[in-house]
Amino acid sequence: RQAAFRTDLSVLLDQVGTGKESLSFMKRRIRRLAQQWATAANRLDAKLEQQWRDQKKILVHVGFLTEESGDVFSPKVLKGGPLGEMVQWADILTALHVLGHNLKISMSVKELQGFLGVPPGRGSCPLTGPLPFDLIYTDYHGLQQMKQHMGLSLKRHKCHIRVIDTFGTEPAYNHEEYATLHGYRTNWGYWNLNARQYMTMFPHTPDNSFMGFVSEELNETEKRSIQQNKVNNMAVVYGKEASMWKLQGKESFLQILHRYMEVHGTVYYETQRPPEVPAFVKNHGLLPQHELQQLLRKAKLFIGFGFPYEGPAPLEAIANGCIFLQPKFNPPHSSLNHEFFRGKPTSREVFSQHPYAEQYIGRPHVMTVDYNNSVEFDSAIKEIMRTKVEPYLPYEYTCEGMLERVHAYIQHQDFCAPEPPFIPANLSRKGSAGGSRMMGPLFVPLPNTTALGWASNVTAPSAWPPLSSLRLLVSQEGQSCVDACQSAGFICEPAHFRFINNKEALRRLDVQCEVVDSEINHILPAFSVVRQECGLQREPLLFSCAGHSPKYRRLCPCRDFRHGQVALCRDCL
Ligand code: U2F
Repeated sequence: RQAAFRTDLSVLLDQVGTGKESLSFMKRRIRRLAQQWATAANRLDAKLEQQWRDQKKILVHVGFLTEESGDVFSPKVLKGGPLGEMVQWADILTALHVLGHNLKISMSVKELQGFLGVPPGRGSCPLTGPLPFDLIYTDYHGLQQMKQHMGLSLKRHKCHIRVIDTFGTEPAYNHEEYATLHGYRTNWGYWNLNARQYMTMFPHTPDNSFMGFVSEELNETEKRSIQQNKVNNMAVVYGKEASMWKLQGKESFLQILHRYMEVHGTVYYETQRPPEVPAFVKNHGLLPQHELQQLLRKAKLFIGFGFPYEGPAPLEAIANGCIFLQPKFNPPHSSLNHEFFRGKPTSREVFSQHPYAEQYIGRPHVMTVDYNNSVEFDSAIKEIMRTKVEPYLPYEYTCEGMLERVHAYIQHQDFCAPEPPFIPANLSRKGSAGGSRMMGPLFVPLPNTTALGWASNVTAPSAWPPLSSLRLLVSQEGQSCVDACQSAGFICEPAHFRFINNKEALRRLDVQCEVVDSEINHILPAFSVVRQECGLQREPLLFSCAGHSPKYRRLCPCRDFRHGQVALCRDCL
């Protein structure tokens, strides 16, 4: 069946259920953004020009909100606890509903069992028939619950699962045996999924899919009125829980800030001002989302003190015309050195409180400075007070952008179909090997790297992203493909690894190989210049954009991307 866009959200609101603060928060959000979603649906509908969209049967099982997982989030909704996840789930549900899919929502193990048709209790293989869904969106808690209740049948059906995973999971942590043998031990990994089945809150790592969420959008009139009513010396501090205010040395930044600006906070409190919040701060208490937006419309500066990491609030602030000021982390924070990231299945290094804001938005909307340097901090504040900025929201965080992306994933990502073997078209043709001579029309000259448009010589009609988006290049020693592709203006595309994991690619790049081995290691395909050793990947689950190793240069499958929609290549829609 063809899916039809929906603009009425009442059915969805009924499905979400009642009885918990988390659900009320999500429903308030869905209602508040309803008009925005409807407009976006109409726009995307027009843009897709009658393109056929399959209506999918989708189950959304929100594991972290189930009683069975302990649900520590719901009781904290009104007390300054994390809301980012609730924001994202509300938006995922809305996007799936608006796209017109056949949606079931489960927030308890009992509902899960009911929808899946598995008998109550735990069994080794309780689901004998086909899975009654095309897709299941869940999280790590939900995955665990599905394992307990579906037993071995989970294995058969796991290609249908998508795991909403805020900070992401790198391939080395996902592969059970490899992680166990090579020290990538965590509380979460080991599921042996295709890494693109993990969907993140920001485009943290291209190994995973970027799901995202949305932020409030403004029309031109609202933008103008915001700019007219900005209070140049008004700052709002990022941090709704008192503990976020007692990070080291912060008092002194606040003092400096207070010299120039009126400082506002939205810190949760019960009866008295929390001792961590200095007396000169005008604390509004935790605000409902729409009231926070109003406050951000007036403020000039939204300032972070290092925690929370990578949440939605800075995007909302920038969308409401604030400048976001945040600390640089040197050394970077990661699961190797910071408590918050410890045990998370990634070794990604976080160079500032909000790397997305720094890398994808940047100046003038975002300033990332060294907070230990009070001169730098001081001059940043002065610059902010002088600078005029317009409200800004990257397309990928608008409702249309999210709908477009989720639509593309649903229609094109298929982890169930066996990957057809890939044969470079002219592999066997005489005289086809030989470096630059073979570079086709899509050759992209890049400084310090070798690049090659591959697409003219190979065929893989069903590949998504399409092969036309592939750019092959070689990383520096010690550099990951994430960085190599990025420094050339592209993005690493793990789906393309299978096209470049072959001798032909090495030959075309003129790589000198004494030996070509095929091994199980997440930095492969790669080669050592000194030893003239080349390695190809034997385990497709370990294709990793993130991997790097000091003595190895990697073969990197990069691709182009749409401006403001990094998840999609130019020809991806
Ligand atoms: C992130 O979680 P947080 O909930 O701490 O993220 P924030 O950026 O603070 O904001 C989440 C939402 O809270 C709302 C605001 C944001 O949409 O509009 N809000 C509000 O309603 N009232 C207020 O007074 C202040 C904010 C991240 F999302 C999680 O994944 C992480 O676990 C967490 C820790 O890093 O950070």
